[in-house]
Amino acid sequence: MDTKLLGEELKKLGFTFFSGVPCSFLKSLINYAINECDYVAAANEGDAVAIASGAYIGGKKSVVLMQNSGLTNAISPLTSLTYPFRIPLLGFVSLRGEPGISDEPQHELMGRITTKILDTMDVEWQYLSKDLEEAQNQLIQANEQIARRRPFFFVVKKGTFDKEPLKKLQTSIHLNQIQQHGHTDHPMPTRYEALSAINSMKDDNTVQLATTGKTGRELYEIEDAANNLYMVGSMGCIGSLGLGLALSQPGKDIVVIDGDGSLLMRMGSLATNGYYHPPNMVHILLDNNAHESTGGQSTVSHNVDFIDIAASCGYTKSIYVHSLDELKAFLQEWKVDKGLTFLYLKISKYSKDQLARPHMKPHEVKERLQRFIYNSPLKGKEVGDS
Ligand SMILES: Cc1ncc(C[n+]2csc(CCOP(=O)(O)OP(=O)(O)O)c2C)c(N)n1
Repeated sequence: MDTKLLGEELKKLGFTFFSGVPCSFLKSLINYAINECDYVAAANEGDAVAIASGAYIGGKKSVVLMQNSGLTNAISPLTSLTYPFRIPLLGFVSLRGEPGISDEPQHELMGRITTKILDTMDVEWQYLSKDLEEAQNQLIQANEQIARRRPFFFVVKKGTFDKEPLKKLQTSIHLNQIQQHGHTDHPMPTRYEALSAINSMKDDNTVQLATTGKTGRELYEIEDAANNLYMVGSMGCIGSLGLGLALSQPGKDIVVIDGDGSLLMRMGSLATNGYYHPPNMVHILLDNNAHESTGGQSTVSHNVDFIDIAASCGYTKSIYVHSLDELKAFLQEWKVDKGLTFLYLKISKYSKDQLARPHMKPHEVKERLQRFIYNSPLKGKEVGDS
C-alpha cells in the first residue's frame, strides 16, 4: 500500500508522535514518520514504549514501531506501565517468521507466538491489511479503541508498505559543556532526605517523576502532589518517560528521579536523552550502590562513572553533588539556566520504615498529572486524551 497515504491518514487522526526501533518490514512507515512527524529513535523497544507513554501524558497521540523480535524487549513497560497507567498507544509490530513464509531461524518461534503474546498482554490487535482502503478503516477502528484508552497494535506482514525514501537524515550532536566530578568525601544523606530536598525546590511548573520501588513510595509520603508520578513498575523506564514528556511539554520543568539499579537496567536511554536533548529535563541519580527497595542487594554501580557516561551521551551538564544544599542550589540554578542536566548524588542504604503505598491507582495518578499539566497557567494544551 501507499505508505504516504497511510501516514497521512494517521496524521489526520492526530497520531504525530512516533518512537521505535527499525525493522525492514516497517522501514517505509518509519521513514514517513521521520520525514513528516516527530520520531524518537529509541535504544530498545521498551524504551520506545516509555518514550511514547511520556509523550501521551504530555498530550500527544503516540505510536510505537518495532520488529516482533523487539516486542519481547517491550513486555515490561507494556504490562507494568501502559496497562496499569491506562496509556493507549498505537503499535505497529512486524511479523518476521510468519508461519509458512521462509525467514531466518531466529524469527521462527517469535513468528508463531507474536499474536499470542499480544493476546496474553491484553492488547487488542489486527493484521494490517495491504489494501489502503481497508487499512484506513482499520485505523478508524484502532482510533476508537485508543479513545477508550485501550492500546491497539497492528501486526504487519512482509511487503505491506510501498517504498518511502528517507528524506530527512537526523543528526544531532550535543557536546557536554560542564562536567564536575566529586572532589571531597561527604556524609551521604538518606534517599528520604534527598527526596525532601528535591521536593522542596518544586514550583507550580515542575513535574516530578520518581523511579520504581521506594523512591516513589518515599516521595509519596513526603508529599502526595498532583505534579508527581510514581513509576510503580517498568523499572528502568523513568528517564525515557521523562524524555517523552519533556519533548511534548517543552514549557514544563521535568524532574526525573532515578536509582542506580533502575538506570543500569536501561542505560542506553541516556544516549537517547542526550541525542534529543530536552533542555527542560533534569535527571537526578540517587546512587546507593544497591537495590535497596528489594532488600539492599548490591548493584554493579560501584565502578561506574555515571558523570562521564551522561556527559559523553550529550547531557549539557553532568555534575557530582556533594550535599543537600548543593543539590538545592543546582536545582535553583537549573530552573533559570535550563539545559539537559544530570545530577549525581550518593545516598546511604536506608529506607524509611513502614512506608505507605500510593492510595490512588496508577491511572488516577496519571490523570491527575495530566490535569495538572493542562490546567497550568503556563501551558494549557490538551490533545488526545479524549
Ligand atoms: C523489571 C523489574 N525487575 C525487578 C523489579 C523489582 N525491583 C523493584 S525496585 C528494585 C530496586 C531498584 O533499585 P534502585 O533503582 O537502585 O533503587 P533503590 O531501591 O536502591 O532506591 C527492584 C529490583 C522490578 N520492579 N521490575
